[in-house]
Parts: sequence; structure tokens; C-alpha cells
Amino acid sequence: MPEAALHVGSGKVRELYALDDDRLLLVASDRISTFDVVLPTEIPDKGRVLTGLAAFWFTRTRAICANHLLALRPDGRSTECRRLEMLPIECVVRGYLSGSGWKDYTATGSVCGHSLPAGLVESAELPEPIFTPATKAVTGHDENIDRDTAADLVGAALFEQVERVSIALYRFAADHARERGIIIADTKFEFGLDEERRLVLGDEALTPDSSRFWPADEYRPGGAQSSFDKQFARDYCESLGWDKLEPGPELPEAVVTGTRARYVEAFERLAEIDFDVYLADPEVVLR
Ligand code: Q0Z
Repeated sequence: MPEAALHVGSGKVRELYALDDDRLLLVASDRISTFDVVLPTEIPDKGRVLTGLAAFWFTRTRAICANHLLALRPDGRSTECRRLEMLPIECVVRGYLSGSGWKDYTATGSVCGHSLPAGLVESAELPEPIFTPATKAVTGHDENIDRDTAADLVGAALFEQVERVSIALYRFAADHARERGIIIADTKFEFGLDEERRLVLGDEALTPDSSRFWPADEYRPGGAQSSFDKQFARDYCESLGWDKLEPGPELPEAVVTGTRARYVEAFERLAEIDFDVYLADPEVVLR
């Protein structure tokens, strides 16, 4: 727990503290959620993997967009960030048809106003990545919105900018990941404005918690894909016949170990840094 910092928010698996008027501390726990339920068993170092990956991407995407990262703490799970005025939309980019994108496509043939070719199968790669904004739901699930609704929420000029920047960030990361055997099927960005009202990338970006990571060697369009990071935990939970209501089941040691190994593997493949090297000196991802 950080000292002399006010707790200002809790996510399912993260905590947010105010350091002063201008700075926040974002702390990633080792909690894991499956089927939207936080499990009682933690995955050791999961928060460090996500924090390290986000800091890696922030460092490498600075030319595409400024970001909120100020410092990475020696614990490897806490980042000091600039406090921003966050935009009221979730900036989702999809390169593949999955989740709510697939659901909307089967119902209407389009996703957030993007009319898509007929005959696409579940998990199909899209001809081009699409920007599919969503509202920020306080409880329950974010709701996909069309371009006009999103533009009404942030203004037309800012909408055009977040769409262009989001797609550029996704293309950069998805190309990098694909060359290393990971498909980033979709991802969610959260942007804010700084004191000069410049667009700044905030929150946690391009991690397996804010994105769908799929193992490229197992990619088979025409059905759901296995999750790079959470598949062991999901399969175990499914094998119990759990009703997916709170509380979730405890995970056995083998599932914990296997899941931790997948997170570490994602970090090492994408950052090309040994995770032990990150643990010894987290700032390696900033160079
Ligand atoms: C992020 C969240 C979490 C609960 C607010 N740089 C920023 N400036 C202003 N606000 C935020 C950020 Cl990152 C901000 N969230 C999401 C994160 C726990 C909620 F760790 N909320």
C-alpha cells in the first residue's frame, strides 16, 4: 500500500491513488477475473506483467501519441501517472470479429456503424481494423455506440483524432505482436486531455486485461479462440460446472502455475526481455 496517498478508485483488479493534485498512482494487483468474476486465488506477478507490458508499449508508442506515464516504481506493479481529464468513451479497436463485435455483426451485419462484408465467421480477421467506441458503464457492461453518438460525447474534432490515433496504436502493436506469435484481436484504449487540452493515452494499454490476446499458432477462424493468458483458468472453471456467479472457485496450484507461465510468456515474447530482468529492475522496459 502506498504511503500518504488517497485511495480514489478501485477496478476489479487494480487500485488508483492520488499522489498530489497532478499525479495518480495506478497499482495492478495479482487478482484475475474469469467470466467477469474476480477469483479468490491470485496469480503471482500478474500485476507486474501487466504493468511492465503497459510501460513497454507506452515507451514504444510515444511517437504515435503522448501518454500519462511518469514513472515506474521499483515494485514493478505501480506506475505514477499524470492526472488527466478522461474522455467519457472507451476507445476500442477490433482487427478480428469476437465478443460483442461478433454478437452485433450476427444481429445486424455491422458493428458501431461499420458495415462489414457478408459471410464473416466468428474470429475472422477484418479487412481493416475498425474503431468501435463504447460508453463507460458504471455497473454491468460497456455498450457499443455508433460514430455519431461518440462524436456527440467528445466533439467531432476530438472524435476524429481518437479514432485515427487508436487505429494507429492498434496497428503498431498488433503488427509487433503478430511477428512474435500473438494475435491482438482487439484492444481498449482510454484517453484523456492534459492541462493544455492535448490528447494523452492513459490507463493501462495493450495488456491482456485490456485486449484479447490469442496464440497465433492455434488461430482457427470459425469459432471462439483460446485466450493466450486465461485459457487454463477458464477451462478449469468450466470443468467444475460453476454457474459463473459470485463467488468464483479457488484455482488449484497447477492452474495457478500454468496461468502465471502464460502471462510471463506474453511479456517475454512482446518485450523481448527476461521477466527476471524486469523484476530486478523494472525500468528496463522504459529504454
Ligand atoms: C483511470 C481506473 C484503476 C479504478 C480514472 N491518468 C489518469 N487521469 C485521470 N484518471 C485516470 C487516469 Cl489513468 C483514471 N481510471 C480507471 C483504474 C482503478 C479505475 F486502477 N479511472
